[in-house]
Amino acid sequence: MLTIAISKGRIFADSIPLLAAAGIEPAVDPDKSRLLIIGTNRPDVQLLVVRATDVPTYVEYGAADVGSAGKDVLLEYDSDGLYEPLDLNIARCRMMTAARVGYHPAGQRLRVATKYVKIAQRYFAAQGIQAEIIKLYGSMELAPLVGLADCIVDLVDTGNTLKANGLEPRELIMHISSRLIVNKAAMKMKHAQVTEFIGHLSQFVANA
Ligand code: PRT
Ligand code: MG
Repeated sequence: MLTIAISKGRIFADSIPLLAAAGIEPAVDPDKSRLLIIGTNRPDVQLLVVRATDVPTYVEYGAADVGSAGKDVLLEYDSDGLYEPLDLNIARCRMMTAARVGYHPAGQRLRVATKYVKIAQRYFAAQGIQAEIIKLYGSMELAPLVGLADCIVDLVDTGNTLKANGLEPRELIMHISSRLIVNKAAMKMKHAQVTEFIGHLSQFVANA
């Protein structure tokens, strides 16, 4: 059995053509179902529906053999207990700083609100900027509006969310896309099945 960990929403939507390229069709759409273990057209392949931030955990501990996770999630998870053999080039966006339109902080120490604490810490340290990172779990856009932070670090796709909240993108920290991750033991124990799966995906990504 090959077990694939995947999150609902944008990653799943973008993964359907990739799975199809590997001959895999999920039995149900997880966005329309409450099932957490989803069978496929192939008796030897199943999907686990997990939170995006939990995908690396399921794969590292071997509850799933492979998975698809955003580079943002992988950088925050920050473990060398996983293989990351392929950039799937899906769910693309940019990790950016953003602030209130026209706002320029006056203080010595920048206050930064974010869900991406490690990415933010590394970025500001590399820039030689003293930053106090304030961890939030969501709705980061609110923080600069109510004086909790000078700026935020968040994912930006269209920029509509920032704009709707009177914020503007500032610095690009990095481009983000989803990566295929593989459990280290599965790479050995299920070598044929895993390499065949990676092969189909690589071919699809190369031709996309
Ligand atoms: O939603 P849940 O709390 O379960 O988990 P999650 O938010 O981690 O999952 P999900 O499905 O929302 O995101 C999964 C992955 O998609 C992320 O880890 C990213 O790698 C990738 N991705 C791609 C994005 C975006 N684009 C994106 N635009 N993740 C989030 N956003 C959010 C962003 O945080 C901001 O709130 O969309 C908003 C900005 O979008 P625009 O278009 O208004 O700029
Ligand atoms: Mg979300």
